[in-house]
Amino acid sequence: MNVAPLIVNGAADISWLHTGYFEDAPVLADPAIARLIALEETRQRESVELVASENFVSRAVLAAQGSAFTNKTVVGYPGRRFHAGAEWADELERLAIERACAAFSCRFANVQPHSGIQANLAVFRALLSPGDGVLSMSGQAGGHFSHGGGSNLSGSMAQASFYGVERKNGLIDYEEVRSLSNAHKPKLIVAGGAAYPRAIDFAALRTIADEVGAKLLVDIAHFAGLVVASAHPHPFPFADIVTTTTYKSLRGARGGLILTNDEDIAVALEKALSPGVQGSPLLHAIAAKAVCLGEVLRPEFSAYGRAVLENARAFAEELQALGIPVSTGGTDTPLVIADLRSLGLRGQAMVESLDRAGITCNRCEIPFDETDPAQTSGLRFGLSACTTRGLETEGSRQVARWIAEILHGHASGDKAMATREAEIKLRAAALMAPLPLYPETGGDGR
Ligand code: DSN
Repeated sequence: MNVAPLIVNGAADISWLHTGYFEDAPVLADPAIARLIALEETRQRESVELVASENFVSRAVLAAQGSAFTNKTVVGYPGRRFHAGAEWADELERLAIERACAAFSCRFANVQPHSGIQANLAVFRALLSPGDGVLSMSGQAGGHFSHGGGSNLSGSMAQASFYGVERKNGLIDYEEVRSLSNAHKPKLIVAGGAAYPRAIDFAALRTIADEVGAKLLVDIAHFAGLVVASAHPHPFPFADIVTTTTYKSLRGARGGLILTNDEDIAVALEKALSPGVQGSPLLHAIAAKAVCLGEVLRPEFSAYGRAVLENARAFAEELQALGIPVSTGGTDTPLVIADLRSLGLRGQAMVESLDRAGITCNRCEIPFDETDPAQTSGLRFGLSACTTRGLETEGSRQVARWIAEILHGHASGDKAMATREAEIKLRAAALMAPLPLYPETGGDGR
């Protein structure tokens, strides 16, 4: 049947929209923001990016995050939404779930967490009642504050106790974990964190958890990419639940994932996350997570994961050869934790100096650190981002040499540090300049 178009309006009255509302990119629409985007693009291009929780996403991930899914609101899960018009959102989220399950070889994935913290809060809410015990790695040993830390909501959702590492080697003290577990009978044991650079003995923690009937959560945020690339031990089948962020070594959108093989836990997690700790999922972020998860299933990603590990190990080895101790003496992850105590330096001051030298990282506490946590005696480096741009082991060693030069300069009271920082900044920019990155947009953001 042919239906003639129904003409009600003449030219649409869109006087409530400013000119260019549907057409203009920020460079035309908002020059103040376009300027900041352009400056940030240049900063990223020229600096040696060693912040462990960063990476460079693909153009496809960027585009998915800026897509029309930004406009769509849904609440609930595919096929069970509160708002209509969700058919493509449903297909998108199902595809993201399918790819997450394939990437991590598990049965259930929740792709809605806005962040790693939301993912962890959902696990706490699903598994714990007020007064239940949780046993996690202490922040000073490298754990994360969303594992029951007092500064985070998770700290008021359970009675937390914390295990640490051995003084002699910086490795998790599994005997301490067992003895704390026997003493406190936690409902949940948490492994993983933000600054522990070594492979965790998941099997040992599974045994300890079973001895007291606890569930085991492994937060793989910092080494998820290496797990997918088979460059790091897999937390399944030992973990009951795995959480991760998607923007570090996984090289994707900002956000989180929750993974499990247990159907009852998967069902409990759905409600615990939404409406428990968040509402409408960020569909544009889920679109970008789906793109990222498609990328990690490509064969190239395994080579990337192995290269991250090789670079991190070369970087750690070079720092140590130049008299900068690293926590645990090396790494099995993208992370390298420098211990500045023997140099008498503070982490925060060195972060600022390295930033002036074009090398970005962050301070971190190290085990048995007695320094003010706002200063710390540690620096945390991650090799995931530089590796994405093609930095190789010799480049990683070169960056370690510049860092050692800066640190020794401060330790020896060199009065010409400003000159050294400026020289290294030029050399760092020259190292990074030939390495690929998407074209600068000059603030268009596209
Ligand atoms: N958890 C923070 C970090 O490790 O840097 C942010 O992802």
